[in-house]
Amino acid sequence: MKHYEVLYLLKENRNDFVSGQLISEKLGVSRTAIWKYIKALKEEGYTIDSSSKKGYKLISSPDILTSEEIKGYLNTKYIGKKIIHYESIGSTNTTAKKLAEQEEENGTIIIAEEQTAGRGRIGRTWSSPKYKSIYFSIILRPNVNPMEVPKITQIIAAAIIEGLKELKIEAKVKWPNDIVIDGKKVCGILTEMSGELNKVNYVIPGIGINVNLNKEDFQEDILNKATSLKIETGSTMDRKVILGTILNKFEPLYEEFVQKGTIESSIEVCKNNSAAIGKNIRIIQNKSERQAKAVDLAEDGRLIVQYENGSFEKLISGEISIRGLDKYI
Ligand code: BTX
Repeated sequence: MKHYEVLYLLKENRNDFVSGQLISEKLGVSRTAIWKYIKALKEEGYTIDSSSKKGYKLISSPDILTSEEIKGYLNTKYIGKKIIHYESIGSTNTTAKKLAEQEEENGTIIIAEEQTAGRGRIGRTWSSPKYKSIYFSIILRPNVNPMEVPKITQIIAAAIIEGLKELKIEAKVKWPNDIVIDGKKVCGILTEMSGELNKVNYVIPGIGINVNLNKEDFQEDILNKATSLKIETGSTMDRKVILGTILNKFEPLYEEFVQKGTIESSIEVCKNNSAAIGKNIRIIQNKSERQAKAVDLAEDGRLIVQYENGSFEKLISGEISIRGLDKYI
């Protein structure tokens, strides 16, 4: 992809013109080829000033989540070192699984501007309109027992909370897999895996974050329980910054898990920013519903609840959902 090499040169010299001669020397390509690469970049949405005397200058980049655009915001070792970007896709999790089956490496990210069949848990759907939000999946290959995999959802949740905090946004974890602001869902996490009895082949956490959606962008049926960062903060946000910040937070938390076998730091974040702990909740599993009080988060990420008769239970995330007594949470 030679046109991206031209792009890097222009980005390195953001405020200046880069002469055709310099590009030609550095990349070993002809002037005509450069012209073609510039044209290709313009077609992708880059605004580039060109002058026959001075050369080329990058004026602005499009709001897209390609590797070329995100790289500058990442300081990770392996998470997001490779980013596979799609304009439109069914579900990033489904594609990530296919690629993981084909040996795609640990840390690779699959990202899409739009999902036509975005998935939630237990056969539910995830509304994924184009360019408004962030939809991505991470291919992970942890050397752990499959029983440990639900912990990864808590690590992702902690990374999102910490990332948003860095951007001055206060959010909470609605156990096990939602991030909420003011009781409304701003982000969902869907963690899937492939493995054998005691071996994990790969884990795919998929994350959908509602970023620049306005109220009218939500379908009627989720309007009362969904929100976006734009609705909550009142301003349009840069998706690249959000994604980069979250991935930078994720890697060390995930490393703690794979290196030391604990998720201590993630649990602390999830506990301190829990939307459920201390509340009376409804526990929904299949068609049955029970009431309890959420009292704590165990060190393995299970939610500890207390029933009216005084007994305690540690909930396993699997197929369970929780709700507040009279509203979403
Ligand atoms: P969930 O099953 O907890 O939530 C799904 C439910 O949330 C839906 O039934 C609907 O009521 C509501 N909902 C649907 N879309 C939205 C939305 N955009 N904002 C707020 N609420 C919504 C949560 O599942 C896990 C979602 C993961 C989505 C990511 S996106 C990238 C990756 N690829 C993929 O197909 N899924 C994941």
